[in-house]
Amino acid sequence: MRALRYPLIGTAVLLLVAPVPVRAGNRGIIGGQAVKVADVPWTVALASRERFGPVRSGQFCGGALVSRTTVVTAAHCLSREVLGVEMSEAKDLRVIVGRDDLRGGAGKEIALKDAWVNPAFNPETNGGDVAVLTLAEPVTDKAPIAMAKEGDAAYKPGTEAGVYGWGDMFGNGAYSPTLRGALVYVMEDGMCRQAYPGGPEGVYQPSTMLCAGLPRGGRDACQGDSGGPLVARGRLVGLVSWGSGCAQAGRPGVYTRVSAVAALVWAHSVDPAPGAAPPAAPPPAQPPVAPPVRPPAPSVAPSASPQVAPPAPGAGKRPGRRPRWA
Ligand code: 4AZ
Repeated sequence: MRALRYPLIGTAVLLLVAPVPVRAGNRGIIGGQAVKVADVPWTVALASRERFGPVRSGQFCGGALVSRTTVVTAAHCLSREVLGVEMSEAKDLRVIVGRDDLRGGAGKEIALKDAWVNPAFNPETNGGDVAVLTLAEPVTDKAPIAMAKEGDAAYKPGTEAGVYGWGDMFGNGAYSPTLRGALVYVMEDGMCRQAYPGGPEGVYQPSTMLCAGLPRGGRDACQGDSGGPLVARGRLVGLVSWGSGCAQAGRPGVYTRVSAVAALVWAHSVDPAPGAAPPAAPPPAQPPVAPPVRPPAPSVAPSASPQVAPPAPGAGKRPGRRPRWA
């Protein structure tokens, strides 16, 4: 994307500079420590060996599993600028689940059945940076992560959040072969606006973005982490989207605000949103027709036909699900 000035490959997330006050016991993650994918199983890699080569499994972005068959990522990950070709020409796009080390073959590589890139994504402002990938087969052995909703306390400034990916570790193109994570803090919109009032990198829009980092910098996502998860209070609050460089003081990472796009995500997912009305039950199979056993003719005609089956519970009460790509 025009606004992103670094080649997109690799991983991110590391604290480079001064140690900031950290909670004892958290050091395993803070500052870009290795993270086990088993501990953050909804963290996935987007990969194309054809586009990015076989090293590191062809990883070029991150994503988050939000249901058995639905992955959310950044729209810009699927742009011509990143892929080098139109998405439709990138035939071997895969989602990799359960693989810590991209040099190995652990976990699973899953092909895509569908991909929806937000048509409202604006590469000038970076607004609307979200895409929905539908997996060709469901992930049954990894728990998806819940998307934060509007008003979620996890968006409160100062909230601790973890960001995960295989991107650039130092802002110099050194992409990590193994999954890493850093602890950052949700920042106040005022600070984010001040950092990005409108420039070549993008424009901070609080309704659809959030920013996170440390005031003095040192921990952040970077190239190659795009689309990956920012998680607070156990919920997916953001998707790595953009920023000015990586981990610089006064230049926090900017994330797609998940609560603002969750409805859009579910509208383009084959799985229902948790808590949504289940799809209407199919009509009950007709019972085999048995030869009628004629009761003795009543002396008075019954008032209603006993042959009419009761409606299935809930039938006719709920509208059907929207077609996926409507
Ligand atoms: C990128 O180019 C990118 N420091 C991702 C995250 C950030 C900057 C750039 C935030 O994918």
